[in-house]
Amino acid sequence: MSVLPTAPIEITAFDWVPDFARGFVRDLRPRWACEEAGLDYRERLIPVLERPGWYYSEQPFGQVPALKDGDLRLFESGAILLYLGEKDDRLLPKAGQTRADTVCWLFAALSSIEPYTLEVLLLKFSIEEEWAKLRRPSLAAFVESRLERLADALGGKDYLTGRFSVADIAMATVLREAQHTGLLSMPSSLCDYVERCLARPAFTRALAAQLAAFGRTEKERGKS
Ligand SMILES: N[C@@H](CCC(=O)N[C@@H](CS)C(=O)NCC(=O)O)C(=O)O
Repeated sequence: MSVLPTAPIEITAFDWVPDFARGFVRDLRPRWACEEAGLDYRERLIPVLERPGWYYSEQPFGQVPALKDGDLRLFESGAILLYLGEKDDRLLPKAGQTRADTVCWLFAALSSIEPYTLEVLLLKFSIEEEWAKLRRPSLAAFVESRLERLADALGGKDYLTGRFSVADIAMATVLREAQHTGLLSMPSSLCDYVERCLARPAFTRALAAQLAAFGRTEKERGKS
């Protein structure tokens, strides 16, 4: 499992992002899933500042990631994680309650947690503005109570369904970004959970691949 120009799976990512976003761009999710499943993938890097017009027919919002596998095209990291999970039942069991739990937790990460942690992140960019100062306490209280519920649901389990899955890729990347804002307090069991997920060698490889792509772009720009 590595970045291989001839691999059938193609992940679209940005060729450059500002320093604060490096290592956090959402193509990390499919990269991580591929690494866990032992799937090679190739990269297609597009410019973040001048996104090509044709890209909007593949990703209506011009965002990354998008994925191609042969003739099949997908966008939205959640849909992509489901698709990649189907290729390896270690990431998404074929049937039964654990599969149902995995799908539920994948959606929970992206629709019950991420929209709110993303709002915290966006607020951080405007933290000195009056509206942000007014919004921060109630938003932080809301998100922190949701994180408490999440910690209760995780209980003593290592992973959301008891075994590692695509749901953990989604949830750990969401929580990692939330931690990175420095504006939230997170239950220690969730911090341990994020640490456990990020300690997986597949995550390390996925992160290194994303950072390496930015490094290559900078090198090429330095030459031109
Ligand atoms: N819901 C989308 C969100 C994707 C997303 O926010 N991607 C960011 C990079 S992490 C992006 O492309 N930002 C540029 C933009 O929104 O124009 C997904 O999960 O795939």
